[in-house]
Amino acid sequence: MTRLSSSTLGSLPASVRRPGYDRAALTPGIVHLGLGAFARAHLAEYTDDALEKRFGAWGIIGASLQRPDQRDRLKPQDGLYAFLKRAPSGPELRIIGAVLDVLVAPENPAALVARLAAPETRIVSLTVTEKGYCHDPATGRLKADHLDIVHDLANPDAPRSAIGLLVAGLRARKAAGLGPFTALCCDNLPSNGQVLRGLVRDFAALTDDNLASWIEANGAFPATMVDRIVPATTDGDIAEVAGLLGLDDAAPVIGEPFRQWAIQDVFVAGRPDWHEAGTQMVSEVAPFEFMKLRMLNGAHSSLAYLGYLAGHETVAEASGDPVFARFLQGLWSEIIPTVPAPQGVALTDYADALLARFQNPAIRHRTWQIAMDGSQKLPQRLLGTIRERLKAGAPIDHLALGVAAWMAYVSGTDEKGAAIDVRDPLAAEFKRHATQAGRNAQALSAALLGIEAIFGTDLPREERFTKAVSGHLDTLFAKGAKATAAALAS
Ligand code: NAI
Ligand code: CS2
Repeated sequence: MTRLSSSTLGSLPASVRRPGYDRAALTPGIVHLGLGAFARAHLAEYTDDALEKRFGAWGIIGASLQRPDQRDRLKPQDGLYAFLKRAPSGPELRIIGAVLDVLVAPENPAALVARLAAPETRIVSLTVTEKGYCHDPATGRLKADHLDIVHDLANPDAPRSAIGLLVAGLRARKAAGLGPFTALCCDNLPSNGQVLRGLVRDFAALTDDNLASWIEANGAFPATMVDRIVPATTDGDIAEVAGLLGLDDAAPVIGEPFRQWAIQDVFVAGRPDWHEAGTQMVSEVAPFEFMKLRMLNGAHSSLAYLGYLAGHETVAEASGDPVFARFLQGLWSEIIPTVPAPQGVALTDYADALLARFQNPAIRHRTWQIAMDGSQKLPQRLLGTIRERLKAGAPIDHLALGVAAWMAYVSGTDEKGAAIDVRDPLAAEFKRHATQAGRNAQALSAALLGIEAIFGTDLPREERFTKAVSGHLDTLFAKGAKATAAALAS
Protein backbone atom coordinates (compact mmCIF):
# COMPACT_ATOMS: atom_id res chain seq x y z
CA MET A 1 0.00 0.00 0.00
CA THR A 2 1.17 3.56 -0.76
CA ARG A 3 2.85 5.43 2.17
CA LEU A 4 1.53 8.56 3.82
CA SER A 5 3.74 11.51 2.77
CA SER A 6 3.56 15.12 1.57
CA SER A 7 2.84 13.89 -1.93
CA THR A 8 0.01 11.53 -0.96
CA LEU A 9 -1.71 13.88 1.53
CA GLY A 10 -4.14 14.96 -1.19
CA SER A 11 -5.41 11.42 -1.74
CA LEU A 12 -6.78 11.07 1.80
CA PRO A 13 -10.54 10.64 2.37
CA ALA A 14 -12.25 14.02 2.86
CA SER A 15 -13.24 12.95 6.42
CA VAL A 16 -9.57 12.96 7.50
CA ARG A 17 -8.51 16.37 8.85
CA ARG A 18 -5.13 17.53 7.57
CA PRO A 19 -2.88 20.50 8.45
CA GLY A 20 -4.77 23.77 7.82
CA TYR A 21 -1.68 25.82 6.97
CA ASP A 22 1.02 25.87 4.28
CA ARG A 23 3.18 23.02 5.56
CA ALA A 24 5.71 23.46 2.74
CA ALA A 25 6.49 26.89 4.24
CA LEU A 26 6.91 25.58 7.81
CA THR A 27 10.41 26.01 9.30
CA PRO A 28 11.79 24.74 12.65
CA GLY A 29 11.45 26.71 15.90
CA ILE A 30 11.08 23.92 18.47
CA VAL A 31 13.32 20.95 19.29
CA HIS A 32 11.50 18.22 21.23
CA LEU A 33 13.54 15.75 23.25
CA GLY A 34 11.74 12.39 23.58
CA LEU A 35 9.46 12.44 20.57
CA GLY A 36 7.32 9.55 21.74
CA ALA A 37 3.59 8.95 21.60
CA PHE A 38 2.49 11.63 24.03
CA ALA A 39 4.29 14.62 22.52
CA ARG A 40 2.95 13.73 19.06
CA ALA A 41 -0.62 13.48 20.38
CA HIS A 42 -0.46 16.56 22.62
CA LEU A 43 2.20 19.26 22.04
CA ALA A 44 2.28 18.62 18.27
CA GLU A 45 -1.52 18.75 17.94
CA TYR A 46 -1.71 21.98 19.97
CA THR A 47 1.03 23.39 17.73
CA ASP A 48 -0.86 22.45 14.56
CA ASP A 49 -3.95 24.17 15.96
CA ALA A 50 -1.88 27.26 16.84
CA LEU A 51 -0.32 27.35 13.36
CA GLU A 52 -3.79 27.27 11.82
CA LYS A 53 -4.71 30.31 13.92
CA ARG A 54 -1.48 32.22 13.22
CA PHE A 55 1.26 30.74 11.07
CA GLY A 56 4.85 31.06 12.27
CA ALA A 57 8.29 29.44 12.41
CA TRP A 58 7.26 26.82 14.95
CA GLY A 59 7.97 23.52 13.23
CA ILE A 60 9.17 20.73 15.54
CA ILE A 61 12.43 18.82 15.16
CA GLY A 62 12.25 15.61 17.18
CA ALA A 63 15.38 14.49 19.02
CA SER A 64 15.85 10.98 20.32
CA LEU A 65 18.57 10.30 22.83
CA GLN A 66 17.91 6.59 22.80
CA ARG A 67 17.02 3.81 20.43
CA PRO A 68 14.43 2.72 19.40
CA ASP A 69 13.15 6.02 18.08
CA GLN A 70 10.62 7.29 15.55
CA ARG A 71 13.16 8.59 13.00
CA ASP A 72 13.09 5.56 10.71
CA ARG A 73 9.30 5.57 10.79
CA LEU A 74 8.71 9.30 10.30
CA LYS A 75 11.44 10.33 7.85
CA PRO A 76 9.95 8.42 4.87
CA GLN A 77 6.63 10.15 5.70
CA ASP A 78 8.13 13.66 5.72
CA GLY A 79 7.33 13.74 9.47
CA LEU A 80 3.59 13.30 8.85
CA TYR A 81 1.54 10.85 10.91
CA ALA A 82 -2.06 10.16 11.85
CA PHE A 83 -3.57 10.89 15.25
CA LEU A 84 -6.55 8.59 15.92
CA LYS A 85 -8.77 9.90 18.70
CA ARG A 86 -10.83 7.13 20.22
CA ALA A 87 -14.04 8.26 21.91
CA PRO A 88 -16.90 6.01 23.05
CA SER A 89 -18.92 7.74 20.28
CA GLY A 90 -16.45 6.63 17.60
CA PRO A 91 -13.06 7.46 16.02
CA GLU A 92 -11.79 10.82 14.75
CA LEU A 93 -8.72 10.97 12.49
CA ARG A 94 -6.36 13.82 11.68
CA ILE A 95 -2.91 14.16 10.10
CA ILE A 96 -0.44 16.15 12.21
CA GLY A 97 1.98 18.34 10.26
CA ALA A 98 4.06 20.09 12.95
CA VAL A 99 6.91 17.53 13.06
CA LEU A 100 9.46 18.25 10.31
CA ASP A 101 12.30 15.85 11.10
CA VAL A 102 13.85 13.60 13.75
CA LEU A 103 17.51 13.62 14.80
CA VAL A 104 19.04 10.68 16.68
CA ALA A 105 21.70 11.61 19.23
CA PRO A 106 23.57 8.27 19.38
CA GLU A 107 24.24 8.63 15.64
CA ASN A 108 25.38 12.24 15.55
CA PRO A 109 25.36 14.11 18.87
CA ALA A 110 27.17 17.10 17.36
CA ALA A 111 24.32 17.65 14.90
CA LEU A 112 21.85 17.60 17.78
CA VAL A 113 23.88 20.09 19.83
CA ALA A 114 24.14 22.30 16.72
CA ARG A 115 20.37 22.14 16.29
CA LEU A 116 19.85 23.33 19.87
CA ALA A 117 22.40 26.12 19.25
CA ALA A 118 20.79 27.26 15.98
CA PRO A 119 19.44 30.84 16.20
CA GLU A 120 16.00 29.68 15.00
CA THR A 121 15.66 27.24 17.91
CA ARG A 122 13.61 29.17 20.47
CA ILE A 123 12.03 26.38 22.51
CA VAL A 124 13.42 23.00 23.58
CA SER A 125 10.61 20.87 25.02
CA LEU A 126 10.89 17.50 26.71
CA THR A 127 8.96 14.29 27.32
CA VAL A 128 11.83 11.96 28.17
CA THR A 129 9.85 10.11 30.92
CA GLU A 130 10.34 10.65 34.63
CA LYS A 131 13.53 8.55 34.61
CA GLY A 132 15.05 10.68 31.83
CA TYR A 133 16.07 13.47 34.23
CA CYS A 134 18.79 11.48 36.04
CA HIS A 135 17.47 12.86 39.29
CA ASP A 136 16.59 11.61 42.76
CA PRO A 137 12.75 11.36 42.71
CA ALA A 138 12.46 12.04 46.46
CA THR A 139 14.41 15.33 46.30
CA GLY A 140 14.40 16.38 42.63
CA ARG A 141 18.19 16.83 42.74
CA LEU A 142 20.70 15.70 40.11
CA LYS A 143 22.32 12.28 40.60
CA ALA A 144 25.94 13.15 39.74
CA ASP A 145 26.79 9.43 39.86
CA HIS A 146 24.16 8.51 37.22
CA LEU A 147 26.01 6.70 34.42
CA ASP A 148 24.70 9.08 31.75
CA ILE A 149 25.69 12.13 33.82
CA VAL A 150 29.16 10.71 34.47
CA HIS A 151 29.49 10.10 30.70
CA ASP A 152 28.28 13.59 29.77
CA LEU A 153 30.58 15.36 32.24
CA ALA A 154 33.49 13.54 30.61
CA ASN A 155 32.12 14.02 27.06
CA PRO A 156 30.33 17.41 27.13
CA ASP A 157 30.07 17.66 23.33
CA ALA A 158 28.58 14.15 22.90
CA PRO A 159 25.87 14.03 25.58
CA ARG A 160 23.72 10.97 26.21
CA SER A 161 21.37 12.54 28.78
CA ALA A 162 18.67 15.15 28.24
CA ILE A 163 20.29 17.33 30.92
CA GLY A 164 23.71 17.04 29.31
CA LEU A 165 22.25 17.91 25.91
CA LEU A 166 20.41 20.98 27.21
CA VAL A 167 23.60 22.28 28.83
CA ALA A 168 25.67 21.57 25.70
CA GLY A 169 23.17 23.52 23.62
CA LEU A 170 23.10 26.43 26.08
CA ARG A 171 26.90 26.47 26.28
CA ALA A 172 27.13 26.71 22.47
CA ARG A 173 24.56 29.52 22.38
CA LYS A 174 26.41 31.52 25.03
CA ALA A 175 29.70 31.06 23.12
CA ALA A 176 27.99 32.29 19.93
CA GLY A 177 26.62 35.36 21.70
CA LEU A 178 23.04 34.10 21.41
CA GLY A 179 20.40 34.15 24.11
CA PRO A 180 19.10 30.89 25.59
CA PHE A 181 16.10 28.89 24.38
CA THR A 182 13.13 28.29 26.67
CA ALA A 183 13.36 24.80 28.20
CA LEU A 184 9.79 23.46 28.42
CA CYS A 185 9.37 20.33 30.54
CA CYS A 186 6.23 18.38 29.61
CA ASP A 187 6.82 15.39 31.86
CA ASN A 188 4.71 14.35 34.85
CA LEU A 189 7.11 15.76 37.45
CA PRO A 190 6.17 17.97 40.41
CA SER A 191 7.20 21.63 39.87
CA ASN A 192 8.62 20.40 36.59
CA GLY A 193 9.99 23.78 35.44
CA GLN A 194 11.76 24.47 38.74
CA VAL A 195 13.11 20.89 38.90
CA LEU A 196 14.47 21.16 35.36
CA ARG A 197 16.07 24.54 36.10
CA GLY A 198 17.82 23.04 39.14
CA LEU A 199 19.06 19.99 37.24
CA VAL A 200 20.46 22.09 34.37
CA ARG A 201 22.09 24.58 36.76
CA ASP A 202 23.61 21.83 38.92
CA PHE A 203 25.01 20.01 35.89
CA ALA A 204 26.50 23.21 34.42
CA ALA A 205 28.01 24.15 37.81
CA LEU A 206 29.92 20.84 37.87
CA THR A 207 32.07 22.10 34.98
CA ASP A 208 31.55 25.84 34.42
CA ASP A 209 30.34 28.30 37.06
CA ASN A 210 30.08 31.14 34.54
CA LEU A 211 27.76 29.08 32.35
CA ALA A 212 25.67 28.10 35.40
CA SER A 213 25.33 31.76 36.37
CA TRP A 214 24.41 32.75 32.81
CA ILE A 215 21.71 30.07 32.68
CA GLU A 216 20.36 31.08 36.08
CA ALA A 217 20.21 34.75 35.04
CA ASN A 218 18.88 34.36 31.50
CA GLY A 219 17.19 30.99 31.18
CA ALA A 220 13.45 30.25 31.16
CA PHE A 221 12.02 27.01 32.55
CA PRO A 222 8.22 27.34 32.57
CA ALA A 223 6.17 24.96 34.70
CA THR A 224 3.50 22.97 32.91
CA MET A 225 0.69 20.56 33.60
CA VAL A 226 0.03 18.22 30.69
CA ASP A 227 -2.87 15.82 30.30
CA ARG A 228 -4.14 13.42 27.64
CA ILE A 229 -4.30 9.64 27.94
CA VAL A 230 -2.10 8.29 25.14
CA PRO A 231 -1.39 4.53 25.23
CA ALA A 232 1.50 2.99 23.32
CA THR A 233 0.61 2.31 19.65
CA THR A 234 0.12 -1.35 18.79
CA ASP A 235 0.39 -3.25 15.50
CA GLY A 236 -3.40 -3.51 15.55
CA ASP A 237 -3.64 0.29 15.73
CA ILE A 238 -1.31 0.62 12.73
CA ALA A 239 -3.46 -1.79 10.72
CA GLU A 240 -6.67 0.02 11.71
CA VAL A 241 -5.26 3.43 10.74
CA ALA A 242 -4.05 2.09 7.38
CA GLY A 243 -7.56 0.87 6.71
CA LEU A 244 -9.05 4.26 7.58
CA LEU A 245 -6.47 6.27 5.60
CA GLY A 246 -6.10 4.01 2.61
CA LEU A 247 -2.37 4.68 3.05
CA ASP A 248 0.37 3.08 5.17
CA ASP A 249 1.39 5.09 8.24
CA ALA A 250 4.24 3.51 10.23
CA ALA A 251 3.91 5.91 13.18
CA PRO A 252 0.31 6.73 14.09
CA VAL A 253 -0.58 7.78 17.62
CA ILE A 254 -3.72 6.87 19.54
CA GLY A 255 -5.38 8.93 22.25
CA GLU A 256 -8.53 10.08 23.97
CA PRO A 257 -10.33 13.25 22.85
CA PHE A 258 -9.69 15.01 26.20
CA ARG A 259 -6.64 17.24 26.41
CA GLN A 260 -5.44 19.91 28.81
CA TRP A 261 -2.25 21.99 29.01
CA ALA A 262 -1.59 24.59 31.70
CA ILE A 263 1.61 26.54 30.99
CA GLN A 264 3.44 29.16 33.05
CA ASP A 265 3.73 31.96 30.50
CA VAL A 266 7.44 32.74 30.76
CA PHE A 267 9.21 32.38 27.40
CA VAL A 268 12.48 34.17 26.50
CA ALA A 269 12.11 34.02 22.71
CA GLY A 270 8.39 33.78 22.03
CA ARG A 271 6.13 30.76 21.54
CA PRO A 272 3.39 29.54 19.20
CA ASP A 273 -0.11 30.95 19.77
CA TRP A 274 -0.94 27.97 21.95
CA HIS A 275 -3.42 30.12 23.89
CA GLU A 276 -5.45 30.29 20.67
CA ALA A 277 -5.51 26.48 20.67
CA GLY A 278 -7.06 26.17 24.13
CA THR A 279 -4.07 25.99 26.46
CA GLN A 280 -4.31 27.75 29.84
CA MET A 281 -1.49 30.30 30.00
CA VAL A 282 -1.17 30.96 33.73
CA SER A 283 1.19 32.56 36.25
CA GLU A 284 0.76 29.67 38.72
CA VAL A 285 0.59 26.03 37.53
CA ALA A 286 0.65 24.42 41.01
CA PRO A 287 -3.15 24.04 41.51
CA PHE A 288 -3.46 22.33 38.12
CA GLU A 289 -0.41 20.15 38.85
CA PHE A 290 -1.61 19.01 42.29
CA MET A 291 -5.04 18.22 40.88
CA LYS A 292 -3.71 16.22 37.97
CA LEU A 293 -0.67 14.46 39.40
CA ARG A 294 -2.47 13.47 42.61
CA MET A 295 -5.99 12.73 41.39
CA LEU A 296 -5.37 11.35 37.91
CA ASN A 297 -1.88 9.93 38.18
CA GLY A 298 -2.20 8.79 41.81
CA ALA A 299 -5.33 6.86 40.81
CA HIS A 300 -3.73 5.64 37.59
CA SER A 301 -0.75 4.11 39.40
CA SER A 302 -2.82 2.57 42.22
CA LEU A 303 -5.25 1.09 39.71
CA ALA A 304 -2.43 -0.13 37.48
CA TYR A 305 -0.85 -2.20 40.28
CA LEU A 306 -4.10 -3.47 41.79
CA GLY A 307 -5.63 -4.08 38.37
CA TYR A 308 -2.59 -5.92 37.00
CA LEU A 309 -2.44 -8.14 40.10
CA ALA A 310 -6.17 -8.90 39.73
CA GLY A 311 -5.64 -9.91 36.10
CA HIS A 312 -7.02 -6.80 34.37
CA GLU A 313 -4.97 -5.96 31.26
CA THR A 314 -6.27 -2.42 30.79
CA VAL A 315 -7.36 0.58 32.86
CA ALA A 316 -10.81 0.38 31.28
CA GLU A 317 -11.22 -3.24 32.46
CA ALA A 318 -9.90 -2.49 35.95
CA SER A 319 -11.97 0.69 36.47
CA GLY A 320 -15.00 -1.10 35.02
CA ASP A 321 -14.74 -3.65 37.85
CA PRO A 322 -17.15 -2.38 40.60
CA VAL A 323 -14.69 -3.32 43.34
CA PHE A 324 -11.97 -1.14 41.87
CA ALA A 325 -14.38 1.63 40.88
CA ARG A 326 -15.36 1.78 44.58
CA PHE A 327 -11.68 1.75 45.55
CA LEU A 328 -11.11 4.79 43.31
CA GLN A 329 -13.94 6.69 45.03
CA GLY A 330 -12.36 5.95 48.40
CA LEU A 331 -8.93 6.96 47.12
CA TRP A 332 -10.21 10.26 45.74
CA SER A 333 -11.94 10.98 49.06
CA GLU A 334 -8.48 10.82 50.68
CA ILE A 335 -6.76 12.87 47.95
CA ILE A 336 -9.25 15.71 47.36
CA PRO A 337 -8.70 17.39 50.77
CA THR A 338 -5.02 17.82 49.87
CA VAL A 339 -5.67 19.54 46.52
CA PRO A 340 -6.02 23.35 46.32
CA ALA A 341 -8.59 23.30 43.47
CA PRO A 342 -7.93 25.55 40.46
CA GLN A 343 -10.41 28.43 40.35
CA GLY A 344 -13.85 27.31 39.23
CA VAL A 345 -13.09 23.59 39.43
CA ALA A 346 -15.23 21.26 41.56
CA LEU A 347 -12.89 18.39 42.40
CA THR A 348 -15.72 15.87 42.83
CA ASP A 349 -16.80 16.67 39.27
CA TYR A 350 -13.17 16.30 38.16
CA ALA A 351 -13.07 12.86 39.81
CA ASP A 352 -16.30 11.84 38.05
CA ALA A 353 -14.78 12.94 34.73
CA LEU A 354 -11.61 10.96 35.48
CA LEU A 355 -13.64 7.79 36.09
CA ALA A 356 -15.41 8.24 32.76
CA ARG A 357 -12.06 8.78 31.00
CA PHE A 358 -10.58 5.68 32.67
CA GLN A 359 -13.65 3.61 31.68
CA ASN A 360 -13.49 4.66 28.00
CA PRO A 361 -13.71 1.19 26.37
CA ALA A 362 -12.17 2.55 23.16
CA ILE A 363 -8.84 3.29 24.86
CA ARG A 364 -6.73 0.21 25.60
CA HIS A 365 -4.22 1.63 28.10
CA ARG A 366 -2.32 -1.31 29.57
CA THR A 367 -1.93 -1.52 33.33
CA TRP A 368 1.55 -2.94 32.65
CA GLN A 369 2.57 0.24 30.77
CA ILE A 370 1.42 2.55 33.58
CA ALA A 371 3.05 0.28 36.17
CA MET A 372 6.49 1.06 34.70
CA ASP A 373 9.01 3.24 36.51
CA GLY A 374 7.03 3.36 39.75
CA SER A 375 10.17 4.43 41.66
CA GLN A 376 10.12 7.62 39.57
CA LYS A 377 6.36 8.17 39.87
CA LEU A 378 5.27 7.29 43.45
CA PRO A 379 6.73 10.41 45.14
CA GLN A 380 4.63 12.91 43.18
CA ARG A 381 1.61 10.66 42.68
CA LEU A 382 1.03 9.17 46.16
CA LEU A 383 3.74 9.98 48.71
CA GLY A 384 3.30 13.76 48.81
CA THR A 385 -0.41 13.23 49.45
CA ILE A 386 0.34 10.67 52.18
CA ARG A 387 2.69 13.10 53.95
CA GLU A 388 -0.05 15.74 54.07
CA ARG A 389 -2.67 13.27 55.30
CA LEU A 390 -0.33 12.00 58.02
CA LYS A 391 0.36 15.56 59.15
CA ALA A 392 -3.40 16.21 59.30
CA GLY A 393 -4.05 12.97 61.20
CA ALA A 394 -6.40 11.95 58.37
CA PRO A 395 -7.08 8.41 57.06
CA ILE A 396 -4.66 6.99 54.49
CA ASP A 397 -6.09 3.47 54.00
CA HIS A 398 -6.63 3.70 50.22
CA LEU A 399 -3.39 5.60 49.61
CA ALA A 400 -1.46 3.02 51.63
CA LEU A 401 -3.07 0.23 49.60
CA GLY A 402 -1.80 1.91 46.44
CA VAL A 403 1.76 1.78 47.85
CA ALA A 404 1.30 -1.81 49.06
CA ALA A 405 0.04 -2.84 45.61
CA TRP A 406 3.20 -1.33 44.09
CA MET A 407 5.24 -3.46 46.51
CA ALA A 408 3.34 -6.62 45.56
CA TYR A 409 3.90 -5.76 41.90
CA VAL A 410 7.65 -5.13 42.18
CA SER A 411 8.02 -8.35 44.17
CA GLY A 412 8.03 -9.74 40.64
CA THR A 413 5.44 -12.53 41.08
CA ASP A 414 1.73 -12.22 40.28
CA GLU A 415 -1.22 -13.88 42.03
CA LYS A 416 -0.94 -16.96 39.84
CA GLY A 417 2.74 -17.34 40.68
CA ALA A 418 3.84 -16.12 37.24
CA ALA A 419 6.77 -13.73 36.82
CA ILE A 420 5.98 -10.04 36.34
CA ASP A 421 8.13 -8.13 33.80
CA VAL A 422 8.98 -5.25 36.15
CA ARG A 423 10.45 -2.28 34.24
CA ASP A 424 12.07 0.29 36.52
CA PRO A 425 15.53 1.89 36.94
CA LEU A 426 15.61 0.22 40.39
CA ALA A 427 14.30 -3.18 39.24
CA ALA A 428 17.51 -5.00 40.23
CA GLU A 429 17.26 -3.60 43.76
CA PHE A 430 13.61 -4.66 44.00
CA LYS A 431 14.56 -8.17 42.90
CA ARG A 432 17.23 -8.40 45.58
CA HIS A 433 14.78 -7.38 48.31
CA ALA A 434 12.09 -9.74 46.98
CA THR A 435 14.52 -12.66 46.90
CA GLN A 436 15.56 -12.04 50.49
CA ALA A 437 12.09 -11.32 51.91
CA GLY A 438 10.04 -13.83 49.89
CA ARG A 439 6.34 -13.46 50.80
CA ASN A 440 7.12 -12.02 54.24
CA ALA A 441 5.19 -8.74 53.97
CA GLN A 442 6.81 -7.14 57.01
CA ALA A 443 10.33 -7.85 55.69
CA LEU A 444 9.60 -6.83 52.11
CA SER A 445 7.78 -3.60 53.03
CA ALA A 446 10.54 -2.59 55.44
CA ALA A 447 13.20 -3.23 52.79
CA LEU A 448 11.37 -1.26 50.07
CA LEU A 449 10.46 1.58 52.44
CA GLY A 450 14.17 1.84 53.16
CA ILE A 451 14.87 3.03 49.61
CA GLU A 452 15.59 6.68 50.39
CA ALA A 453 15.49 7.78 46.75
CA ILE A 454 11.75 6.94 46.79
CA PHE A 455 10.52 7.32 50.38
CA GLY A 456 13.03 9.83 51.78
CA THR A 457 14.02 9.52 55.43
CA ASP A 458 10.72 10.70 57.00
CA LEU A 459 8.12 8.19 55.75
CA PRO A 460 9.90 5.06 57.04
CA ARG A 461 9.66 6.63 60.51
CA GLU A 462 5.88 7.18 60.25
CA GLU A 463 4.48 4.14 62.09
CA ARG A 464 0.85 4.73 61.01
CA PHE A 465 2.06 4.60 57.37
CA THR A 466 4.48 1.69 57.67
CA LYS A 467 1.93 -0.44 59.58
CA ALA A 468 -0.83 0.29 57.04
CA VAL A 469 1.42 -0.60 54.11
CA SER A 470 2.76 -3.85 55.60
CA GLY A 471 -0.75 -4.85 56.73
CA HIS A 472 -2.17 -4.30 53.23
CA LEU A 473 0.78 -6.12 51.66
CA ASP A 474 0.16 -9.09 53.94
CA THR A 475 -3.49 -9.21 52.84
CA LEU A 476 -2.54 -8.79 49.18
CA PHE A 477 -0.23 -11.81 49.46
CA ALA A 478 -2.85 -13.82 51.37
CA LYS A 479 -6.11 -12.90 49.63
CA GLY A 480 -5.22 -11.03 46.42
CA ALA A 481 -5.89 -7.52 45.12
CA LYS A 482 -9.62 -7.76 44.54
CA ALA A 483 -10.44 -9.15 48.00
CA THR A 484 -8.13 -6.63 49.65
CA ALA A 485 -9.73 -3.70 47.84
CA ALA A 486 -13.22 -5.07 48.55
CA ALA A 487 -12.45 -5.34 52.26
CA LEU A 488 -11.61 -1.61 52.34
CA ALA A 489 -15.07 -0.74 51.09
CA SER A 490 -16.87 -2.88 53.68
P1 NAI B 1 7.04 6.89 24.88
O1 NAI B 1 7.64 5.64 25.42
O2 NAI B 1 6.22 6.85 23.66
O3 NAI B 1 8.20 7.97 24.62
C1 NAI B 1 9.16 8.19 25.60
C2 NAI B 1 10.29 9.01 24.96
O4 NAI B 1 11.25 9.25 25.98
C3 NAI B 1 11.00 8.24 23.84
O5 NAI B 1 11.34 9.14 22.81
C4 NAI B 1 12.27 7.71 24.52
O6 NAI B 1 13.34 7.60 23.62
C5 NAI B 1 12.54 8.82 25.52
N1 NAI B 1 13.29 8.35 26.69
C6 NAI B 1 12.97 7.31 27.50
N2 NAI B 1 13.90 7.20 28.49
C7 NAI B 1 14.80 8.20 28.29
C8 NAI B 1 15.99 8.62 28.95
N3 NAI B 1 16.43 7.98 30.04
N4 NAI B 1 16.65 9.71 28.47
C9 NAI B 1 16.20 10.36 27.37
N5 NAI B 1 15.08 10.01 26.68
C10 NAI B 1 14.39 8.94 27.14
O7 NAI B 1 6.20 7.50 26.11
P2 NAI B 1 5.10 8.69 26.05
O8 NAI B 1 3.74 8.07 26.04
O9 NAI B 1 5.47 9.63 24.98
O10 NAI B 1 5.27 9.38 27.48
C11 NAI B 1 6.45 10.10 27.74
C12 NAI B 1 6.21 10.98 28.94
O11 NAI B 1 5.19 11.93 28.64
C13 NAI B 1 5.69 10.26 30.18
O12 NAI B 1 6.73 9.65 30.92
C14 NAI B 1 5.04 11.39 30.95
O13 NAI B 1 6.01 12.09 31.69
C15 NAI B 1 4.50 12.26 29.84
N6 NAI B 1 3.05 12.05 29.66
C16 NAI B 1 2.59 10.91 29.01
C17 NAI B 1 1.21 10.74 28.89
C18 NAI B 1 0.63 9.51 28.25
O14 NAI B 1 -0.57 9.23 28.46
N7 NAI B 1 1.39 8.73 27.51
C19 NAI B 1 0.27 11.73 29.41
C20 NAI B 1 0.85 12.84 30.10
C21 NAI B 1 2.21 12.98 30.21
C1 CS2 C 1 0.20 7.31 33.06
C2 CS2 C 1 0.33 8.70 32.43
O1 CS2 C 1 1.86 5.95 32.10
C3 CS2 C 1 1.53 6.57 33.11
O2 CS2 C 1 2.22 6.69 34.14
O3 CS2 C 1 -0.31 7.49 34.38
O4 CS2 C 1 1.11 8.67 31.27
C4 CS2 C 1 -1.07 9.22 32.09
O5 CS2 C 1 -1.62 8.47 30.99
C5 CS2 C 1 -1.06 10.69 31.76
O6 CS2 C 1 -0.43 11.43 32.78
C6 CS2 C 1 -2.45 11.22 31.49
O7 CS2 C 1 -2.38 12.59 31.27
